[in-house]
Amino acid sequence: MLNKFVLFFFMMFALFACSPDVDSAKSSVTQETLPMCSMSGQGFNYINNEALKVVEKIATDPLQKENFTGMIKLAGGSYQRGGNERTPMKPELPGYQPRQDEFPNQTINIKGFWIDETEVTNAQFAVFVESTGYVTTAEQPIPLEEIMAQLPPGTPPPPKEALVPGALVFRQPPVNPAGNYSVQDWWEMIPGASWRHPQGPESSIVGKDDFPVVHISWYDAMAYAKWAGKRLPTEAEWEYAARGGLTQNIFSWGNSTIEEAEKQANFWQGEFPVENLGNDGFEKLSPVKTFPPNGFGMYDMAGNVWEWCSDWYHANYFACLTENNLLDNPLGPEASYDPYLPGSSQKVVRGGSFLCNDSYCSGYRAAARMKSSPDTGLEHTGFRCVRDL
Ligand SMILES: [Ca+2]
Ligand SMILES: [Ca+2]
Repeated sequence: MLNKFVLFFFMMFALFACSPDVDSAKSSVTQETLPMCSMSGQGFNYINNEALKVVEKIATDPLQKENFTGMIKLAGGSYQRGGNERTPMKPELPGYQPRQDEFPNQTINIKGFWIDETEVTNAQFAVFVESTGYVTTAEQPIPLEEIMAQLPPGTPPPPKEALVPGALVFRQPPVNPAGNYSVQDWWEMIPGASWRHPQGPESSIVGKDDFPVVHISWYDAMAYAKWAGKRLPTEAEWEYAARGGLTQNIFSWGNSTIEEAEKQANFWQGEFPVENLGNDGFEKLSPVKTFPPNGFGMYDMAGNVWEWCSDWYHANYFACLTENNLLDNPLGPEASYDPYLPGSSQKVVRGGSFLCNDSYCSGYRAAARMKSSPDTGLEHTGFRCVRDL
């Protein structure tokens, strides 16, 4: 019964593992056909005001606000962000090619800030929930009016069974001889899946205190940040931290072969989505700090879980900044725009996850951009926070 609803949700919410939509080589969308981010209402932003009100009402914890444990202070500076025209190490693999939305490469100036050295863990999130009684998006019934407000007029409403609390869990599909898999083959809406039960009601996070929390919507991440006296990073801050002081390298640790990468980050080895070799030691999540830090001391800036940023996603945002010389501390566009899902409202996620592999998305490249609907919780999506100096 659930499977047919999964497709429905995917059509609405731009769900992805490592999104297939961005293989620009296969697309007829070109830079010229994309609207520029005029910074004035280009695109569409749908925000759940009720969820935002909940965030606003959360009180900042005075002790948390003064707590800098597990944070790293980054001095301000300039860096090169975005894709670079390099010789792909594996030209036969589309996932290694830079993607159109990473261009143009640009010099970004960033003020200094504090940033969590790891993804927010289950233990950290549990303290927040115990302290505030917060209920995550995935633990609540899906409000029909929120769904209908995001769909074209005339779209029939989903059945009630599709609106129960739950989240999208990865499932490895059987091998298909034709090899043509799509998102509904590997994501399943599981009632009862949430941060407490990442694979569904029978699963738990007992013994996984130091694993990254998952099934976190953008609103959930905002709520935690408010309580902790922190905020979500901008996309520009996130990439600055991810690059770890290196310039124009493919990964947060530098440049390397994919075999070397297996020692540096938790991603997917083997043919996605049917063969998970786990050469890096983990088929799913890994505890934070399992892999080496980058040059700034940051962990898992590549892989493990995707991390929410505060910015709306706009495919042409970098071009807009360069054209308008808006390269100091950019905060993101005013409106979301995704040429592959026009009419969607999506926030930026960065860094890739345990589901990214080198042939399919390579979201763990330092320049790779991705996006998701702010009300979506997924088994591979979490976050980390920052704080102003
Ligand atoms: Ca892995
Ligand atoms: Ca990560």
